[in-house]
Amino acid sequence: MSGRSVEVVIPVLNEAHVLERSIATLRGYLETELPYTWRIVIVDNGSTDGTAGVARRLCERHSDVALRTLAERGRGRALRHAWMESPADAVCYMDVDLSTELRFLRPLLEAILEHGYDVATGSRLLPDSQTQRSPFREMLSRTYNWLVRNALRTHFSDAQCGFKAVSRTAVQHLVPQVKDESWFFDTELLTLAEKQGFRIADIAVAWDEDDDSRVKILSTAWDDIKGIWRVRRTVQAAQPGPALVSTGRRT
Ligand SMILES: Nc1nc2c(ncn2[C@@H]2O[C@H](COP(=O)(O)OP(=O)(O)O)[C@@H](O)[C@H]2O)c(=O)[nH]1
Ligand SMILES: [Mg+2]
Repeated sequence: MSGRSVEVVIPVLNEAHVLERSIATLRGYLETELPYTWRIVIVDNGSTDGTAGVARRLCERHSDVALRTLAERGRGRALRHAWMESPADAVCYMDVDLSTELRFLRPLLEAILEHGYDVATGSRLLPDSQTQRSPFREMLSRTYNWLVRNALRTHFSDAQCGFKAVSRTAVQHLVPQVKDESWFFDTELLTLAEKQGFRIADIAVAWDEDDDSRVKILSTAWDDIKGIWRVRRTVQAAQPGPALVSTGRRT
């Protein structure tokens, strides 16, 4: 053990059917592969399918699993609360469906804890990424990220991958500035990080999409567009200061 600590946040909305299996898989990985002290925090806000009950049982069984519940929905809100409250040196999150292969978690965290990055973000859109998903979601993702790059003049390749890590210092500085409480949270965080000169590691991952989705595509796309214009206005005066390292060339 290196003495450094990590908090792995799992945001969940109506995930009673996969939570136990995913936490078992994740704990297995963390126990064998991670040279840091770790804790899992499940954040539930708004589930109506018994997710909190499953999470409570997991907490009783494992002292390294905790549950945080919030009244209002929103994945951004879940991450904001868990990350801001965390005393760990690095925080991260991943989707409960484990769409990103877990072997990428160690490099994600090493980017922060060993290599001096402030933010590390999984990418499904780099040449080395191995991405399995429907042609429709692939098209939406490419269009969205093209729009983000052009409207916000940013350099990270994939804003929305549910696999990110952030240093505690960067969390304390950036998260209070992020206004979105839902899906746009990630894009806003990365954009503010890049514009304020934080170092972002853009890491190619293997992603195998799970079709079971909480995303309402039309309303989310509209929220994203509104979010881009809002953030564009707030960063327009900011100096560009990208310090981005990719594991490959952007497509
Ligand atoms: N805490 C919390 N988690 C959420 C909320 N909405 C979605 N999630 C979680 O966010 C993760 C990604 O959701 P998912 O539906 O798989 O998104 P997709 O892979 O982009 O289709 C999953 O772990 C969801 O349970 C929410 O309102 N609150
Ligand atoms: Mg998913």
